[in-house]
Amino acid sequence: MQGSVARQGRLSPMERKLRVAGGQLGPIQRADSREQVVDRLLALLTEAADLGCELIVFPELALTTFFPRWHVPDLAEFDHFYETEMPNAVTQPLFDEARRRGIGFSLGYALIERADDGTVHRWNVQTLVDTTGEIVATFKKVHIPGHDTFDPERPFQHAERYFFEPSPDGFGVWDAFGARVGMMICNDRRWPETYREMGLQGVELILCGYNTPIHYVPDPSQDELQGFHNKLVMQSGAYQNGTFVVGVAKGGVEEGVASLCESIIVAPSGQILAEATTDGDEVIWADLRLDWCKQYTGTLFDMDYYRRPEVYTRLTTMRGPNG
Ligand code: ING
Repeated sequence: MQGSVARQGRLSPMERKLRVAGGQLGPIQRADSREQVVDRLLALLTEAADLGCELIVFPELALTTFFPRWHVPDLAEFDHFYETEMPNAVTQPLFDEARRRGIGFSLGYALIERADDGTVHRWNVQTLVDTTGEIVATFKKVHIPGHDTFDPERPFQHAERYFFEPSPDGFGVWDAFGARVGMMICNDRRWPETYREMGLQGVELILCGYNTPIHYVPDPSQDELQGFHNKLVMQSGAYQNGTFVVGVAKGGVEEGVASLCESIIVAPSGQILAEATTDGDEVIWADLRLDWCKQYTGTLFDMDYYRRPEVYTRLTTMRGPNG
């Protein structure tokens, strides 16, 4: 779906502009190889580069099926779903083509780290790569949803708390692509703290990948609201922090589980600049006039002038209403 500049006003030659793409993925089935998936990612990257994009955002866990929909007694049985390093032999072609075409990307995947002392860490991560193919940063998912033990009542599991540790690092913002760029993964997008932590670092563009099953077992009344909630959180997070947000799905029916697509690119005004229209592999894109952010962070949401941290004490001293 074509991006739109009209609502941003005409770009003056002096303004910072960034043409960004979202590389939405349809389902990745358990039998699909990483090589097959990388071929799909390369096709999306090529299409985005041909459109003149400098950056393409790929989804969460973009190299494998969403394996936390199953629970296995021995964690190690699923170690093959994790990458041990990035880049690696399977993903190197993506880094090479990115460098050749001069387009950066962010990629979500599962990462396993074996420390020298024998401890093992399993993270849900997203890596940002610049237009020269160099890694800018790797972000670890902060808010881990779902559950950690097998739940026999569920038609499918959402055992992310079994398979992934929560990040100890929080949210970062990096200078890349001529902008202040931050990252979040899936459930992170539902928590206002996510956006504010980056807003207080001057973020102008937040990159997000997600895998969101339509059916929410704890409250099925939310199923029909998944698309509304997806847009609600990213549009409000963008507006309340004066930042662009790119939210990109891996969706469609994956191993029998229907998952949300509806990837979007959101402006600091909260307006949607581009939106996916399929449940499959699809490139969406938009021209981001980065100084649009200042029209919000320099006025209505001038945080240095209006925020009252001295009375927000509960935000960092309490986990929930029960302390
Ligand atoms: N997935 C979900 C998300 O936050 C979820 C968790 C599933 C929430 C279904 C609501 C409904 O979008 C991930 N991977 O965080």
